[in-house]
Amino acid sequence: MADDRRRFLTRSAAVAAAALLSGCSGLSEKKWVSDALSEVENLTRRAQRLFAGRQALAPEFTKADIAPVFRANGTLDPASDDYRAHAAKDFRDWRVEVGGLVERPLSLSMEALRAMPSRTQITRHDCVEGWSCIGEWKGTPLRLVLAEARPRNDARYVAFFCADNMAEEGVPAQYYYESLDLVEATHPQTLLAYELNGQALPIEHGAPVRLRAERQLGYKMAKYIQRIEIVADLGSFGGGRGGYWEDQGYSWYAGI
Ligand SMILES: Nc1nc2c(c(=O)[nH]1)N[C@H]1C(S)=C(S)[C@@H](COP(=O)(O)O)O[C@H]1N2
Ligand SMILES: [Mo]
Repeated sequence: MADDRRRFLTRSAAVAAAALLSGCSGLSEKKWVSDALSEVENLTRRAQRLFAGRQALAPEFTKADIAPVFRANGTLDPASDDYRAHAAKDFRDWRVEVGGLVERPLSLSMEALRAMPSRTQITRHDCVEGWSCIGEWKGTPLRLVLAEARPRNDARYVAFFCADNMAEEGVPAQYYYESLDLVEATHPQTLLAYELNGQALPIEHGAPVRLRAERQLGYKMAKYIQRIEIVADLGSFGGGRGGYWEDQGYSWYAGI
């Protein structure tokens, strides 16, 4: 590796950190910037897996630590007629489709999700915009859903497709989406969460069901999940970088 390139990579760790703090807006238009960032990203991922262990738990807190008001961010109320109609019926007919590289595709009602074993955890949410909030989440461990769907041998990632359109009016719809690798997806604290602080998940926090991946930054935690797809690579859907914000230049691996 050329010297200036190495220097750039050292510096780009700081650039990446600064960019991450600057909030949910575009960060790298230039290909060489995102290539360098993804080298840093790979180092971060390897370092975290090495030191933290693949199944290490994110810290959990006590009821006394719960924030009086959990801040909401990004989409707060999806505007589509379809979502509105589901909300009007308290999401009784909402379904989470699970498909892609699985032996057994699923179509899960909220009732079915709630009937599965659940996990409750009090964790801290860290948004790249520079705020954190502690809240209590209850939901179905994603690995139980995956176990029912039986991923095939070529499965590598789990992608989450959401009900909120991020595009301005008059341009083609661009729905929020995210993805995790199988290590993160099968982590014991990775949940399809349907409750926050003992209440049904409010609309602003992703009703009726959203992802919690407690070792990752906030933007990974897709709200308003309608479809889960098991895939072999990230290039074949959305903008090709594995997530809505990743397509704008954020790092795909958002470990904290
Ligand atoms: N579908 C969807 N999921 C989303 C977002 C969004 O805009 N749409 N924003 C992300 C970001 S940047 C953060 S910090 C968290 C915010 O979750 P909260 O509103 O429950 O605090 O949701 C993430 N998941
Ligand atoms: Mo965020």
